[in-house]
Amino acid sequence: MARPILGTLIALTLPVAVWSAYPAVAQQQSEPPKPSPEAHETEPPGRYKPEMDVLGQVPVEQPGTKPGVPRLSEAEFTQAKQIYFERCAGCHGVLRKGATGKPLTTDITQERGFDYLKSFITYGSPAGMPNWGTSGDLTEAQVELMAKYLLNEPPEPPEFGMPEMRKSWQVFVPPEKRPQKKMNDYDTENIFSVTLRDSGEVALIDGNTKETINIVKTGYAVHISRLSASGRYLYVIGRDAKVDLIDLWMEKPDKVAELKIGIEARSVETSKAKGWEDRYAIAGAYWPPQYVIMDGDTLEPLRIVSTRGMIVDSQEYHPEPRVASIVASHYRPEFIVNVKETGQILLVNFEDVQNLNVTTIAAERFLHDGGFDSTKRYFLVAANARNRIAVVDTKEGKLVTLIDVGQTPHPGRGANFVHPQFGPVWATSHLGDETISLIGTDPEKHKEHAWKVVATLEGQGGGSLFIKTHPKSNNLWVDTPLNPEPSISGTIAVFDIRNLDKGYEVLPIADWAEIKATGPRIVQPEYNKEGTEVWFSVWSAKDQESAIVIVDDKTRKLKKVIKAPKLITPTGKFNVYNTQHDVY
Ligand code: DHE
Repeated sequence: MARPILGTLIALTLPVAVWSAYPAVAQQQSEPPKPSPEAHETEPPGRYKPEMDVLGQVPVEQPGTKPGVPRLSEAEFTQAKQIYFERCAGCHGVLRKGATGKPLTTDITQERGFDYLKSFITYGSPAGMPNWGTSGDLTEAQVELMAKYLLNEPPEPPEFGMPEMRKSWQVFVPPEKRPQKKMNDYDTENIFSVTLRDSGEVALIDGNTKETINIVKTGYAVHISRLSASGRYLYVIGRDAKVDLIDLWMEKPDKVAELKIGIEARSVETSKAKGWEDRYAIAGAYWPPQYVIMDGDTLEPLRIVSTRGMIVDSQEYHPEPRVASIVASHYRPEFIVNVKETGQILLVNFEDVQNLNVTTIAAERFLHDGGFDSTKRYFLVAANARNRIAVVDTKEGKLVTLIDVGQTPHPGRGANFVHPQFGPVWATSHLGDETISLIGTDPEKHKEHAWKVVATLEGQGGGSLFIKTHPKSNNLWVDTPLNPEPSISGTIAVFDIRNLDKGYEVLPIADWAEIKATGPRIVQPEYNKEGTEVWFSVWSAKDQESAIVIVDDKTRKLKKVIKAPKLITPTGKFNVYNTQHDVY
C-alpha cells in the first residue's frame, strides 16, 4: 500500500593562458573564505533542499538603498544574506531572478510591499513556498528582516576565475613522484569511497575486508566521488567546489592534488572515451555558473566556460544556470554537461582543449541527475521539476526524446535491467510520489517499447532518492530516505525483477544497524564489484551514531554492519569498479 507523498513541500531544485609548471607543493590558499565543516549542521529530515550555504558565508557588499526602502545595518545585512543563500537561493536564485521558485527582483518585491512579503514568508503558499514563520524555522524578527532584505537590491557574489583557481591549486605529490605501479595489496576495484557529508571527508573502505583504509579530508559538505577510466584516480567534490584527487596506487591511498573550481559546486567527472582515459577531469559549479576542464592527474585548471545563457523554452536570458550532473561519453572525447535552469545539455568536445567544440541540445528545464542505459550509448537525465526524463544519444550527439514520468523523478544514476516482458529498461524512482517508472531502452530489438514508460511500479512512498540493481542480480532496491514516515525512511523496498507484479519486500535496515540514533534514514544502495552485496548508508544527524549496513544480495539477509566513531553522516557510496565502468 503506497503511503503519502512529500509533494511540493520538498522545495527541490532542488580563457586561458598556457600556465607553466605545477604550483609550489602544498601552496597556501589565501582566498576565498573557508566555510567550516563544524558550522555545517545536518539533520537528515528535509535535507534535500538546495542550499547555497557556502555562498552564505562569503563576504559580499551590500548594495546601495533607494529612498523609501528600509536600509539594513551591516549586521542585519550579513544575517539576512546568509539566511537568503542558505534557505531561499536554491529555489529563487542567487540573483533572485527565479528558478523553481518565483523571481524576487525589486520591481516585484517593492510593488508587493513589506506586509505582503512578511505574510508570504510567514505562511508560505500551496505552490511550494515553505511556511518559514509558522513552522518556527524563522523567528518573527527574522521574517521581518527577510521582508526588508527583499525590498533591497540583491547583492552580487564574487566571480571565481583563473587567478582565484590557480591560487587554490595544490599538487601534494607531483605525477613524477607518484608510484609507477600499484604499491598496495588492496583489491582497489572493490574499494568504496564513502561520503562523510558533515565531516567533509571520504572514508575509503576495503570492500573485501570491510576495514577502513584511509579517511581523507576533502571539501566542505562533500558530495560525490567519480573514478578515472583506468580506476587509479578517485575524484571527490565538496559543496565548496573543492575537487580532491586521490591516488589509489599509493601504499596508503591518499590525496595528491586539490583545486577549487568555484564557490558552490556539486559535480565532477573524468574523460573515459578510448584514447582519452585519465586525460582530463571536469567539474561543474552552482556558483559562479561555470564548468572547468582540468588536467586529469594534476587538476591544473585549463578551461573555464560560463553557462550563462538562454532558457530552452522561453528563450529568456538566465544569469545563473547551475551545472548539475556531468557524465563522460564512452564514444567520443566528450563530456555531457547538464545545465539546470536553462535546460540545455552541452556536449563538450575536448579533442582540442584550447578550442572546445560545444554542441548545445535544447532539452528541458531543471535538469538534475541521471545515468546511462546498459549499452552506455544513451544518457537519461531527470528534468525533475518538469516531471520528465530527457534521453540523449551520445553516439549521434542528439536528443532522442523527452518522456513524462511521475512527480519529481530522482534516479541518481538509475537502474538497468532486462524486464521479462519489455526487454532492457532503465528505471527511476521519484521524490514526489511512490512510483517507479520503467523506460524501454532498446530501439533495436524492442523498438515498440523504446523510450516509453512501459511499466510503473508502486513502491513504499514518496521521498525516494536512489534506485539500484546490478547486471548479476535479480533485485531492484528502492530507497525512501525523505519520506516523513520513519517506518518508510528507515527501511528499503526490494523487488524481484523476475516477478515485479509480486510487489516489494521491506527490509528493516535501520533496525538491523542497532544504532543509538533517532530516525536514521536509509540512503543510496550501492553494489560491490561482484554484484553479490548491497551497501546502505544509515544516515543520522552529525552528532548521532550512523552506520553502513551490508546485505547479501541473493538471500536478502544481513551480512555485516560497519560502525565507527569516524563514520559521521555517511551518504553516497561509490564502488570503484561500478563507478569506473558506469555499472548500475
Ligand atoms: Fe546530491 C548526485 C545535486 C542534495 C547525495 N546531487 C547529485 C547530482 C547533482 C546533485 C547535480 C548529480 C551529480 C553527477 O552525477 O554528476 N544534491 C544536489 C543538490 O542540489 C541538492 C538537492 C541540495 C544541495 O544543496 O546540495 C543535493 N545529494 C543531496 C543530499 O542531501 C544527499 C542525499 C546527501 C549528501 O551527501 O549530500 C545527496 N547526490 C547525492 C549522491 C549523488 C548525488 C549520493 C550521486 C548518486 C550516484 O549514484 O551517482
